[in-house]
Amino acid sequence: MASLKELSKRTEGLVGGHRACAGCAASTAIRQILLAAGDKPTVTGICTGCMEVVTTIFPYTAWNVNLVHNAFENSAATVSGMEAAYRALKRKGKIDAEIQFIAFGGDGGTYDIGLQSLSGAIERRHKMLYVCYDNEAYMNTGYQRSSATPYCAHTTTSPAGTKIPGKPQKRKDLTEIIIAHDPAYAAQATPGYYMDLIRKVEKALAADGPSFINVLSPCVPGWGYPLNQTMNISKLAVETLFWPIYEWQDGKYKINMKPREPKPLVDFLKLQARFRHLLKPGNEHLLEELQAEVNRRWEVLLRKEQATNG
Ligand SMILES: Cc1ncc(C[n+]2csc(CCOP(=O)(O)OP(=O)(O)O)c2C)c(N)n1
Repeated sequence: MASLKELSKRTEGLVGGHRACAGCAASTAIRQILLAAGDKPTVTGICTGCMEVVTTIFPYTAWNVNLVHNAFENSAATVSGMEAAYRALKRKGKIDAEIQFIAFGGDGGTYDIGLQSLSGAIERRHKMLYVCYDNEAYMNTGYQRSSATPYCAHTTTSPAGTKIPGKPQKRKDLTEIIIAHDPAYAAQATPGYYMDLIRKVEKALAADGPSFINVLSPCVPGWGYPLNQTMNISKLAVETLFWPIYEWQDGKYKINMKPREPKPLVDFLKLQARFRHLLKPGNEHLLEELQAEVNRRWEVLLRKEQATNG
């Protein structure tokens, strides 16, 4: 695995001058991911979403690697098509470079509208990495809820008030949906644990087939926290068991960080305006429900790890 020193000497794949918000975790994650990809030729695609909008304002680009802009729904389809064309050219002897392929999408473009193209790309077994930067809502269009938005989060289309306590439904577990496709590699990560993310990207790109990394990416305006808290919140998501970082390969689960004493979920929630209503008197039962759900999912994950490594 590349050391920090080695990484610092590599050519940046995402450079300065883009217009992401101060404190944006997704732009940090993409930068880390492209550094991890190394200096091998890399072809990327990204669907409509914050990261595409802020990095490719015509006539500029912040991408130092080849990038195709896709519609909202087809990052996986486009990049898998390029990978197929590359394999054909290689077979015909017209190209001999070793090229790696990475598709990016936000949670709206991945959990929701691009799910079919991602599912198809994995089923066809293209050798490509798909990264979902999951900021848990449709952020660039005005903070609307997505199927990645957690239960009780306030968004502009699930406003917390007297009618609903924020989003009334639970979050979709996309990582497990992808694992059910039997990919070559799948993982959850967050830029707060950056060396873990880097190691996962290296593993995913080395895997012989489709790979997937779901990266929790805190969003300053959408989640409503002070912009110097991004990495702290990324870590708290893991330390409170809200976002376990784990990986899956060859049928085996591995949890990469098991807090000895998990912090209470409220430590993660209380820093964010989207959960502020949960701290008001009368909403204790919602906090309990959220904590119980996090505990339940953690127990299931622990059992999966035990069952597949026994
Ligand atoms: C088929 C289609 N529907 C809706 C839109 C409008 N649209 C563009 S980006 C976006 C939300 C993207 O959300 P997400 O993928 O979560 O990325 P984020 O903005 O949070 O980075 C929407 C609704 C579109 N471009 N195409």
